[in-house]
Amino acid sequence: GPRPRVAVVFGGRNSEHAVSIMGAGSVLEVIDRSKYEVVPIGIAQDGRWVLASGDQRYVIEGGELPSVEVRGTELALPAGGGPLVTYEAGRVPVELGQVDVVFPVMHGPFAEDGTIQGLLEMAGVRYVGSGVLASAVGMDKAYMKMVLAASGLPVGRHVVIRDRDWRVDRDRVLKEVQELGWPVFVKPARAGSSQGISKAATMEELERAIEFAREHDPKVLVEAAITGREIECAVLQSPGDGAPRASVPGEVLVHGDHEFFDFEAKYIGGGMSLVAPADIPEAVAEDLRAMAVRAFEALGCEGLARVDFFYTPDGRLILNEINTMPGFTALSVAPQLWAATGLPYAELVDRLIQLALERSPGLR
Ligand code: G1L
Repeated sequence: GPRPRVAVVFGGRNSEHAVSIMGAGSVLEVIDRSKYEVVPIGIAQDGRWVLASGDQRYVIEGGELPSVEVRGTELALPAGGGPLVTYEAGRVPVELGQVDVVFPVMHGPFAEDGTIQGLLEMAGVRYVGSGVLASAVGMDKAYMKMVLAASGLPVGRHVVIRDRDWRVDRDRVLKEVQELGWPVFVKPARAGSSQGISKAATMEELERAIEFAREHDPKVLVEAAITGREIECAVLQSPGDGAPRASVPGEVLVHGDHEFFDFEAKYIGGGMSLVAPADIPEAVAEDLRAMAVRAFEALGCEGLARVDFFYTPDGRLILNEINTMPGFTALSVAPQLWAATGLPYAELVDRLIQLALERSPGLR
């Protein structure tokens, strides 16, 4: 029969455009084109949807379609070569109805927060990865921790500061934070990728850190510092019954003077390395894998998620966060963890597409 048509949608209206384009490039490189017909679609930073394949069949009518410079197109898309065709900002891409499945490879607001998933639900189009609710909960660190804690998973002590709390109840908020002890980590509740994060060891630093985080999000999370090794695990649904399975855990080692796992350490080469499997006791690894699967199920994740832990010197595991759209180049943590578990990157990509094709649209 005909090959299922897979639209890889990348980019997006946010600061991490380039990260998404790297991920999309990796996915486009390994998708089996004898098995799938691939349609790369970029979302430009001004919100325009851009057909990157140059194949005009998937473009809806729209009169004069201006070509546009898309930042980041220096990355050679394997299927590229044709002219870029664009839509006006805000136009819903109706031709998505002609694809069998969408593989979203996007960061931040409008992307991993459930927005694109909602658009695809409304269009009745299948897509790879988590749905609206899991994506939205996973994007918001306050709700994420609430859901994980309610499922009995060990999350670190933290304080949520909403916009109004900060504007009208600042003294109470600061007092509450003080009870966490020092230092604390201050984060925007909903920003992607470590942006707006800083550490505070005094009251003055705390106020500054909160103002800094608020530049990214009016909702801020303050976490008690946790001393421990950073161990991560990737959870993937099985083919067939869809049961989530955990990869081997891996340890993230941050090099140099990166004080914590910041944006640079994550994305600028050489900042980190991964030891997989992690050198931890077998019983701890088993506990961690079981917790990772429970976290995946607590949010109702689908496809793939990465679950990050701290392993403390006194032997406790603390669940730091779950990421429904983790870094996804071949060299990113989640793909590396599955490679170490016996599933190479190309097979991981294929598995995710198969899972999306198998699942029914709408309520599941
Ligand atoms: F396969 C999933 F689960 F759908 C999926 C989709 C996208 C996993 C990870 C990502 N990652 C991203 O989109 C990225 C923005 C982090 C780029 Cl690599």
